[in-house]
Amino acid sequence: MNWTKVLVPVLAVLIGAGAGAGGLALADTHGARSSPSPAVVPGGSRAGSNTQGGGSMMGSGGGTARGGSMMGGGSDIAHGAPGGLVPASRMEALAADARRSVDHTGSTLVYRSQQVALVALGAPGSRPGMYWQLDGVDGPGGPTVSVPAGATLAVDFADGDPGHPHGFELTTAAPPYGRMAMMAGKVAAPGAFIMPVPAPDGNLWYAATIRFRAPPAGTYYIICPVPGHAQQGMWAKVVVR
Ligand SMILES: [Cu+2]
Repeated sequence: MNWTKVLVPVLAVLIGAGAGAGGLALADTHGARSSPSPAVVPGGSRAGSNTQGGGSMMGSGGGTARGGSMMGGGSDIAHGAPGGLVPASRMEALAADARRSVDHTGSTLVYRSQQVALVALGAPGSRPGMYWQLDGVDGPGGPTVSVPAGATLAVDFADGDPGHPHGFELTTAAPPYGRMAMMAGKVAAPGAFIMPVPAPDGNLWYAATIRFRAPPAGTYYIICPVPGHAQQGMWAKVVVR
């Protein structure tokens, strides 16, 4: 996948749309937007590369039929919510459930099931800076996630960071990252990408769910594809074992 051919035009469209609607700004500005305009959300799909039916489950009408076992019946992230706005409390509850369910020692999250259900929150809460909170756990550079080869990953993502857009990518590129970390490697698995979503609208967070098959055994990284964010620490290691 050639980022320069795919991402740049997509970003250009989004930036243009954001300027027009006043709702989405990919630049890392500090909450300069006036009124929220939740209509402009790319839906987690990445043009030309997503073979998983659009990546996001937003607007699917049927809720998120996640394959994970930890929620006991599936979550309803983004169910019926245009633009995928979900109450912050809902996402925080999902993260808390995930933290209780996953085997984590220190800041390593170990999945043994072939059905991996990961809750990935972009810089939520009071801790300053750019970071990932995965399954309710955050650590330096984000926690490490260990999954078995062949697993299917369902990622419930939301941006919990006031004033900052965030997205999700599983990349082949290792840190340290430059400003354009998303250009440094390739998306590690088809569908393992969520286009940046706007910063929270008060207590409503933009959310998306994606599912993808784990790439071959090896080491990968979750990053935020917004320029500068991975560089500032918004990355986490993923080991496929
Ligand atoms: Cu980000």
